[in-house]
Amino acid sequence: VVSESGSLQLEAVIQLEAEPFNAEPPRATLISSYVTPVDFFYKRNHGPVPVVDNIESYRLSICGLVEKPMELSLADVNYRSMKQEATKIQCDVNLATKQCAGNRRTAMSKTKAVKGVGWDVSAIGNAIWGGAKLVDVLELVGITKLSRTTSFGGKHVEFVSVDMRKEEHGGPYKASIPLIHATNSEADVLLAYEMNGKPLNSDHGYPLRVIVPGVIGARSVKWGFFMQRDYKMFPPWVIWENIDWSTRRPQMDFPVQSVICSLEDVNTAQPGKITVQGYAVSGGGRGIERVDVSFDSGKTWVEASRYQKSGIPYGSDDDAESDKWAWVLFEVAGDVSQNTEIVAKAVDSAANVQPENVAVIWNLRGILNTSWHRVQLHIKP
Ligand code: MTE
Ligand code: MO
Repeated sequence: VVSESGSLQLEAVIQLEAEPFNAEPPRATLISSYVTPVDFFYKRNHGPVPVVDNIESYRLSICGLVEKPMELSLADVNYRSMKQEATKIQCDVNLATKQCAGNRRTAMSKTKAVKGVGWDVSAIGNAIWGGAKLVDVLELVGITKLSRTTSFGGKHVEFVSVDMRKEEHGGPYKASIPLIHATNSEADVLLAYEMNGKPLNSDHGYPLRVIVPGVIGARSVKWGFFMQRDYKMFPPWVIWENIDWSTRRPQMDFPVQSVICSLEDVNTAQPGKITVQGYAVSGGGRGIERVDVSFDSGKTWVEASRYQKSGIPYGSDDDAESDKWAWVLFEVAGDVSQNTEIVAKAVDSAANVQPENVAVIWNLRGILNTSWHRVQLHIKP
C-alpha cells in the first residue's frame, strides 16, 4: 500500500522523488528549531511506504542464532501498555541526530557523477526518539549485555522490515549492526515507537523502527540488505567497472560534518555584517569540539558559538545539558566587503576534521560528503 503522505508533506519539504518517496526541508527551515518537527524531518525510502494497520496481529519476531526465539506484540514492547509489566521493558527516550549517508550528495556529484538520490544538505534531522532499548529486548531472548556472540555463534543483529525495495532484486529492506553494538547499553540503540513525543507516522516507520544513534541512517530500519552491497565507503579510484564489494566493511558511524544553512549555495548581499548559522554533528557519540567559519574563502577563520537545546552554550559549565547523540547549532557574524566564499568546518572531540575538498573523498555511491561547506556571496554595492 502506498501512503498518501507524499502529497501532504509538500509544503514543509522539497520532494526529490515521489516513488519511492524521498524529501528534505529547505536548509533555512532545517535550523529554525533545535528539535526537528516531524513535518520538516527528511524522509528516505527505498520502496513504497508500507501502511501497517493490522496492529493487533503485528509481531516483532526475534529469531536466528538465539536460544529462545520469541514473537512479541506491540503491547509487549510499548511501555504504555499493561503487558509491559510482564516483559519489564522500560521506555527509553533519546535525543539523537539521524543523518542519511547520502546527505550533500548533489555537491559531490559535481566532481563526477555518483549514483543515488540527489540530496542537498538537509537529509539530516534531530528528534526525540522514544522506545524500548534493544539490549532489554535481546535479554528477553537470552542474550546478555555486552555479548560479542550468542551461545549459538551469532555475531550480528539483522533488522528485516516489511517494505519491499524497488532497486536490485527487491525483497524486504534489511540492515544489521554487530551484536556487541546492539548489546551495549551505552550505545542507546532503540526499537522506537515515538518521535517527538507522538507515535511514529507511517513515513518514519510506524509502528516500530530501529534508531542507531551516531550511525548512518541506513542502519535505522523502519517498519519493523544493504550490509553486503551498499553503504560502503570506497576510495576515489573505485568505479562500477572494477568494484569488489567484499573489500570494504559496511559503513557504521558517520564522520564529523558541518553545514551552513542560513545561506544558499549562491547569495547576494549588501556589504557589511553577515550572520552565518548552521548545524554540526559527529558520529559514534563524539561531540563537536569547534566550528570554524571563514568569511574570506578559507584564508582566515573565526570560531562560531555553538548551542544545544534551549540555547544553552555548548561546552560551557552547563555541559551536563549537552547530548552526545545530538547535533549542535552554530552561529557567528563577520564583515564582508567584496565577493567571497563563506566556509564552515568542524572538529569533533577526537580531533577529527572535515576534509578540505570533496574530490579527495569522492566515491561512486556519493556517500559521506563531509567536505568543508562553501557558499558563494556576491556583494552588491
Ligand atoms: N527502513 C526501511 N524499512 N526502508 C527504507 O527504505 N531507509 C533507510 C532507513 N531505514 C529505509 C529504512 C535510510 S537510507 C535512511 S537515511 C533512514 O531510514 C531514513 O529514515 P526517515 O525516512 O525516517 O528519515
Ligand atoms: Mo540513507
